[in-house]
Amino acid sequence: MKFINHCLPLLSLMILGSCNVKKTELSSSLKNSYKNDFYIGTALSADQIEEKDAKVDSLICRQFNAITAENIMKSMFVHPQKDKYDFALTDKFVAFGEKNKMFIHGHTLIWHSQLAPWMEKIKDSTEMKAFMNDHITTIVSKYKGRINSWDVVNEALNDDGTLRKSVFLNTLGESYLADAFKLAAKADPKVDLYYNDYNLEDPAKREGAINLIKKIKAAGGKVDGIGSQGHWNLNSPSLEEIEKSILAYSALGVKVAFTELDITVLPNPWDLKGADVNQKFEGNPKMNPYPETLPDSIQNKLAQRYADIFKLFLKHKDKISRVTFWGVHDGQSWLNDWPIKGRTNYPLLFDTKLQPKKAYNSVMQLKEVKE
Ligand code: 9MR
Repeated sequence: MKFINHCLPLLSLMILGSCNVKKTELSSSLKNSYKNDFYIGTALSADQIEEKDAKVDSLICRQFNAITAENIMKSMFVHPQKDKYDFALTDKFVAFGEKNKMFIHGHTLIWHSQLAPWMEKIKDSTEMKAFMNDHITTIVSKYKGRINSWDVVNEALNDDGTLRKSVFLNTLGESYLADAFKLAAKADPKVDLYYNDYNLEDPAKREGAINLIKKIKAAGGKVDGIGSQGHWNLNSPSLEEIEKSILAYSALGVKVAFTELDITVLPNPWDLKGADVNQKFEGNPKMNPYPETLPDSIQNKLAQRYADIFKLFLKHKDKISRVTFWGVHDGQSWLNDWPIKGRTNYPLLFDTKLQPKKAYNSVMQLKEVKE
C-alpha cells in the first residue's frame, strides 16, 4: 500500500508525459505560491526547449507555469527566407508548454532587431506590407488557439518616447503599428495581443507608450496588454515609478505584464562619465567584480530588491497578468554578455547550479507570511 501511495504521483506524471516532478516538490514553488495572483514565467533557450538537461527541465516544470522563447521565435530564426519558415523549434516550444499545461507566450512578431538578412533589404512600402501580412498571418494562424498571447510589436519607442526610426517606420510610417495589431487579431481573434518594451517606467517613455496604445486603439487595433520588460538594476527604476506605470497602463484598460524580468548587480559602463562603451571594458576587473561568487552584502541587496518589487506586484495583482523572468538561472542570462562580454552576473532567482538564491526565498516569503 505504502509503495502504491508513494508511486502514484510519479506514475500519473509518467502517463501524462510531462516533466518528472514529484507532487511534494510542487507544493513549494513560485508557481504554486503565486497561483492566485499572476502567472510566473520564464524564458527558455533552444536547449531548454529541446529538454537537453533533465535537471533544468525539472526546475522549469516545478517552478514556472508560463513560458516565452528567449530567441527561437524571432524573425531571423522562424522566417529565414522570404518563402521559407522554419517551425521545427517553435513547434517543440508550443508542445512543451501544452504538455506541461503552461501559459504560452509568443515573442515576437514585429521587431527591428534579429531580422533575417532578406528582411533588412526591404526598402519600399509595398514589399514591407507584404512581409508584415505574410509573417504575422502565417505565424499567428499556425498557432491559433495554442499560443495564449503575443508580443505583436516589440521596442517601437525611443527612450524619449518618440517613435524609433526602425525599418518599419521608415517604410510604412506610423500606420504599421495599428496594422500589425489588426493582422494579428484577424489571424487569431481570441489571442491576447501585447505591446512590449523596456524602460517603460521612465516618465518620458511611459508617456510615449500611453500615446502609442491610444493611437493603435483609435485606429482600430486590438491591444490587450502592455509588456514591461523589467531589465532593471538594484536601485532603479524606483518603486514609485514602477507603481505609477502599473496604474497608468492599467488605466488604459489593458493588462500589465512584466515580461523579461532580471536585475543586474554589475556596474554599468554608461554610468561612468565620459566612458567609451566598447571593447575597452573587456578584461577590466572593475567591471566584473564578482567573477566567482556574489558577496553576501549584494546577495542580500538583490533579495531585498526582489522582495520590494514582488510586494508591489502583489499590491496590484488585479492589474498584472504575468511576471516572467528572462531566463531560468544565472548561468544562461544574456546579462553575462551585455553590455560587456564574458562577465559573471547574478540577475535571477536561481544560481548557475540551479539552487534557489536568497532572492528566491524573499519572493517566496512574501506569500508565506500572508497565508
Ligand atoms: O536574451 C536574448 C539574447 O539571447 C539575444 O542575444 C538578444 C538579441 O538581441 O535578445 C535577447 O532578448 C531580448 C529580447 O528579445 C527583447 N528585449 C531585450 C532582451 C535582452 O536583450
